[in-house]
Formats: sequence, structure tokens, C-alpha cells
Amino acid sequence: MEKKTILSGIQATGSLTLGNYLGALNNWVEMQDKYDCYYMIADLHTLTIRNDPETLRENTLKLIALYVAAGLDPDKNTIFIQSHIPAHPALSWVLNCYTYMGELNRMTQFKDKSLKHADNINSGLFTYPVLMAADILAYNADLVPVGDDQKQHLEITRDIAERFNSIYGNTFKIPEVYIGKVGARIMGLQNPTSKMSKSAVDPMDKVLLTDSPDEIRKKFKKAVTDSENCVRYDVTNKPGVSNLMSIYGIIKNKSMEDIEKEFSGQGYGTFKTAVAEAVVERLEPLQKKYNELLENPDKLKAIYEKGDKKAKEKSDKLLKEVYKKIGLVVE
Ligand code: ATP
Ligand code: LTN
Repeated sequence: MEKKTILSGIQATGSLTLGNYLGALNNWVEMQDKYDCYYMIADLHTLTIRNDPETLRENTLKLIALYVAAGLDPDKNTIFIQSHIPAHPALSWVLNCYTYMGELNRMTQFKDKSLKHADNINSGLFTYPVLMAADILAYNADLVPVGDDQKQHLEITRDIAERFNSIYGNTFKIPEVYIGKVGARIMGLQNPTSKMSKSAVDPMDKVLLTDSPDEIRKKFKKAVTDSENCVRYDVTNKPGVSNLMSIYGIIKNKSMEDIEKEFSGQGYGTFKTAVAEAVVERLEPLQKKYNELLENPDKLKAIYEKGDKKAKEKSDKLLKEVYKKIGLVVE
């Protein structure tokens, strides 16, 4: 039987957090054997905020290194750069004409980002989900593994695809969102009621995949908890501790009950140290591989060039089919 197709991506907006890793990347690694996987660097999406050009270029290459260091095998997965594939912006333009202003107006990410970047509410930020729909639909992806915050973008992707299919006949596959059972929303360490975000201003709120072991220990030590001093999973009343338990649970592959038992009668100090050590241990090999790859830009180039070629072939085919259906002249 033919393997199902997966597509996902991460914006090249800076160092990834533990949230990106546990909510997205880690699931991708687990899926690479079972599916035909396309993993891109969403550099075009990054343009919706202002970037320093040199930093964006660097971040793009760093993100490729991080994908591979996290365990994505470039021989099994198609790893590519979004801006290298002309079908993405081309299809995005077409899909813009089948997307309503009202639909885009409802997107919570647009509302959040507009508040964060009030001086730069550009139309790219508004149509961001349409480019994301193009990314997904151009590959006939069956499944899209993302964190919980991207669910709404998957819903609009499905709506756009269904609308197009109902006018022109079956063209796009309707993709399903894949959200991991745990870790779908890792929260900030200082502010455990909002998600851990790369762009958080407070460095103590986020653990970066490139943080040194001592930085990681310090951040977990200072993580916000509560006064009960009892390791118990209760997201509403104990968001900080519950978040730490989720992190520990994914890394150690343990249920919340197991963790409650393991730390029963022990204070937060011991628990926090155990979480920090689990994270340090998991990130150590990743960081080693990441640093090696960064010293070898030719290798990184070979990885994305190979991925670009495969991604281009697949998406060009679909774009042509779309152009034909809507009445553009296709040679
Ligand atoms: P930014 O702060 O720039 O908005 P971000 O940290 O939200 O960035 P994205 O590039 O938007 O990162 O997301 C990359 C992937 O990581 C997506 O699949 C997203 O759902 C997932 N993700 C982001 N933050 C978290 C989190 N705190 N917990 C779980 N998954 C997350
Ligand atoms: N918007 C996504 C990044 C992204 C993406 C995609 C994810 C761009 N294109 C296609 C899945 C599929 C985010 O994580 N912020």
C-alpha cells in the first residue's frame, strides 16, 4: 500500500523552543518511517514580521541543521526551503481568490500577532493562513503534524480545499490535523497559562534547544509553580506543575499517574531538578549533532537541494492541474 503523505513546517524566526520540539519536531521524527514526509522551512511566512536579512538567512540554515539534529533523516524525509519552490506563492495567490475576508478575520493568530506588531499589520499577516493552505495542498498531504495553536489554520485549509473541490471537482486532498496526545501545548515557564513561544520577550519563560545545560537548569529552578508543594496533575489549579509534568512525561515516556507516584512525598525542588536533568539529557546529543552540522554548510546545502528538487517536482504537477481547472493556459 502506498504511504500516506505528511507535510509540516516551522518558521525561521529564531532558536526553537522546547515547545516547538515537543509539540512538533519530536512527533515528526516518530512519523518518518511510516509516512512519505515533507518538512519545510517556512521562510516566506517569516516575512510577515520584520527580519534582519542576514539573520533570516542564518536562521534558515540553522533550522535545517536542527531538523536533522532532532532526528529527521534526510534520506527518509524531503527537507526543503519553502521559498525555493515557486508553486507555494503561486498556489497561494489562486487560493486567496477562494478565501473570504470574514474567514481570515476570525483567525486568532492574526489577532494575537496584530496586537504584538501593532506598527506592522501587513496584508501578508492577514493572508498567512492561505500560504499555509497552499503549502499543504500542493503536496496532497493527508496529515499535518502541528501543535495545538495551528489547529484553526488547518480548519481553514480544509474549508478552502472543499470550496475549490466543490466548484472544480476533486482536486485537493482534504488534510487532517495531527496533534500529539501530550505536549501539544507546552506552556511558558514563567507564565504557565500562555504557550511557550520563540518570540517571548522574557528569556526565562522559554527553554531554547540551544541553551547550555546550566541555562536549562537555571530556568527550571526558577519555573513558576504553586504553594502546595505536591506533584499533582491539575491544569486549572496547578498550571506550572502540570506543564513541568507534561514535559517530563513526554521525555521519559511516563503517564501523569506514574509521575505523581514517582514524586509522591517529595517537594518541588527534587522534581524540578529531575525535569531539568531529563531535558538536558535529551538535548545533549541533539546539540552535539547540531553544532557539527553547522560547521559543514556544504552538507546542509546538499540536504535542502535534494529536498527542493523532489518538492518542486511534486508541487509543480498539482499547480498545473489547478491552473488548468481554473482556465489558465497551460503549455
Ligand atoms: P513565534 O513565537 O515566532 O510565533 P512559535 O514558537 O509559535 O513561534 P512556530 O514556528 O509558529 O513557533 O511553530 C512551529 C511549530 O511548533 C508548530 O507546529 C506549532 O504548533 C508548534 N508549537 C509552537 N509553540 C508550541 C508550544 N508551546 N507547545 C507545543 N507546540 C508548539
Ligand atoms: N504556521 C506554521 C508554520 C507553517 C506550517 C505550514 C505548518 C507554515 N506552513 C504548513 C504546517 C503546514 C506555524 O507553525 N506557525
